[in-house]
Amino acid sequence: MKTKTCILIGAPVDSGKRRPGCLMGPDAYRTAGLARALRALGHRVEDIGNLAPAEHAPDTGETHLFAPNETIGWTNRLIRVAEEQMDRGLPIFLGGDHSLSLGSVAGVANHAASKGRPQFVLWLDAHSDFHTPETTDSGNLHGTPLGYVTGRPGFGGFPKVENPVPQENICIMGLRSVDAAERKALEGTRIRYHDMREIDEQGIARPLAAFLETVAAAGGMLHVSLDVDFLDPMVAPAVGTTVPGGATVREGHLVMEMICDSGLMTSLDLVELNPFLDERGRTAQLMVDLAASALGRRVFDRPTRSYLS
Ligand code: 4U7
Ligand code: MN
Ligand code: MN
Ligand code: MN
Repeated sequence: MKTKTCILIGAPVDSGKRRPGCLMGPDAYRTAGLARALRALGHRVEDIGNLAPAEHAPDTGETHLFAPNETIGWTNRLIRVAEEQMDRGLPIFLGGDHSLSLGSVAGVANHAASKGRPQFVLWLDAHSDFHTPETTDSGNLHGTPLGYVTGRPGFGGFPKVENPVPQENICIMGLRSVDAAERKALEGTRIRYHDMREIDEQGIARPLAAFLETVAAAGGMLHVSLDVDFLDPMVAPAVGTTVPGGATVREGHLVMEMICDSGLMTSLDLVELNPFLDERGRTAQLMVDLAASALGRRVFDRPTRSYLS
């Protein structure tokens, strides 16, 4: 694949839910050898270290939301950093919980708009993360990033979403835990979503190929957001929100290899890794291996994808 400048951005966001530990994620990816793996593929890799949230009001705990102000601080910081780093290469946001994607996605969408190109998002997750602060029962904001970046109302206090991602530019894969309020909201949208049943029946390659074709036809930029819980907890135990019945190692790699072949990915989130819950680093290692697949690691140079169309 084309040589890229990969920019590793540590985003130790831990404010998106109650159970702590995702703040250790960026260093776990470093320890598992992410930079080394990408350099071995011929890419330039720059690690800009760990970010901190922008200045924010203290969280006083008087709403149903967990740590909204800290998450607002992170969102402000990440929007700016995403806009800046998109000009320099392919940012890889090392989470941190999924609330970091309020900022990463809003920021890359601003960049795409400044280039006059449409932004697309591939969301690999057991959950739809389509809540708003008004619909979430748990109060955990890591369940809200797709609600935010599509411009749903109810995000008072958060930065205004300058360039909402159009619903039809979003594809969610891996679903097996969708709250009633999310389902109701999702069903009225043009978002593409594929649950595990559909993936079991049809395979994961078909709907992914269809989405990638749409992105290519539109000349779009593609942000990929990989939540650890997309994967089955048997192979990826280091996550607070395990849901059985997830993607296999093989499905994970296939998705990443197809993304690579498409040449479309312009930014990537690796989120929800909680190293405190890991077993001898195996989840961190798997996430690193998946990122490497998305950036060119493969067994043979000739992709076998003719069966798709
Ligand atoms: B993640 C949940 F209730 N929907 O809102 C919620 F099931 O980023 C889970 O995908 C959210 O891990 C999971 O708390 C957020 C719950
Ligand atoms: Mn704080
Ligand atoms: Mn998620
Ligand atoms: Mn999830």
